[in-house]
Amino acid sequence: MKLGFRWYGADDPVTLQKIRQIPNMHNIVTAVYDVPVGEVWSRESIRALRSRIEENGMVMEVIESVPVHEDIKLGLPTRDRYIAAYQENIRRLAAEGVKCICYNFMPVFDWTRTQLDKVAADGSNSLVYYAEQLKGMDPLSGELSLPGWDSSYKKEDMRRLFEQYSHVDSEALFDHLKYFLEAIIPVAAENDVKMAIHPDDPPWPIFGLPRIITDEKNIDRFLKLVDSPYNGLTLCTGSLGADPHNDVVHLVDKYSKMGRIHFMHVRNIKLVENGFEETAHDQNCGSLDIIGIMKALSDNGYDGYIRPDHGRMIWGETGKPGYGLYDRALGASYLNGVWETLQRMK
Ligand code: DNO
Repeated sequence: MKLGFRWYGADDPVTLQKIRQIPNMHNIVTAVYDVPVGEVWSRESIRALRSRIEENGMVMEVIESVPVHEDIKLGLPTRDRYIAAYQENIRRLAAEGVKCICYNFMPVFDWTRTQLDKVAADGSNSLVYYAEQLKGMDPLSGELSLPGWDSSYKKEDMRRLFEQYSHVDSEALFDHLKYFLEAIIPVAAENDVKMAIHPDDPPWPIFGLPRIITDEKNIDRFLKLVDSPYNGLTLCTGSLGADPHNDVVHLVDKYSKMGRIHFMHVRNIKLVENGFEETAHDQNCGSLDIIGIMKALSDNGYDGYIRPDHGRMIWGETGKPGYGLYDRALGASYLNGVWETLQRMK
């Protein structure tokens, strides 16, 4: 496995100097953040990111994310212009050494939580999702926001988007995804860049918007839309694991055996009656079988990318919810320990 850490660029309070001190940390997972969704990233910005990372002794082989413009997900006639821009981004990133691109195909909202700072018994706090809290959230208010969400939408944009999506069900969304993949996977293959779709988080429709990368049946269908090793997955354990019907160890085993996992997001969650709570990465802190997941990767000789995922806020740290330094660093060390032990026992 190739261990990485997400970094939000020059404004991230979690600096590269700090990240590089995490044992075995080698790969920075990042993106160009100051370009509107759907536009081409400048070669200079990509090169500047790369240089900064390499000056700090690490590499930039994974981009998370190159976001997909809503017109592509909606299947609008304007999508071809955004797809051409996406293809160009793949070429430009490949020219700077990028090997894997993470993206998602969730309408309007990326990952969704209902509270960002739920305090646990030990005084740490973390992100949670409770169904009853979701009922109280109004997506049309234009006021909901999470790190990673496109924050450029105004209230009027939201109304328009929801109106447009009222004509798009999950079948249509699958069709639009196929159209997109047919256009970008050949470019990814030519440039030797592995495309890695992120599952929907949580893996069920929210606010009446369809979500399709949710379970084994739909992931099988997704992989067949364009049956190429360049069309693969970011397998996010916490996203898929939020639905207790998903057997995450089985999914990791199956798709890593097929060579279709290019990037792993590993984190633990505790399933509760109406949703889930994010916990420390360790096996005994949540409901997921993290050791089983790492063992499935190890048994299948996984040599793709991996990163610890959301961390809690501990030791008084404040910052981007889910993306502080301390707990993610503990997560990285935990994953290292489990992995090294599994290698020794082989
Ligand atoms: C959440 C992240 C997601 C992910 C996107 C990929 O913490 O895993 O925001 O980056 O869904 O496009």
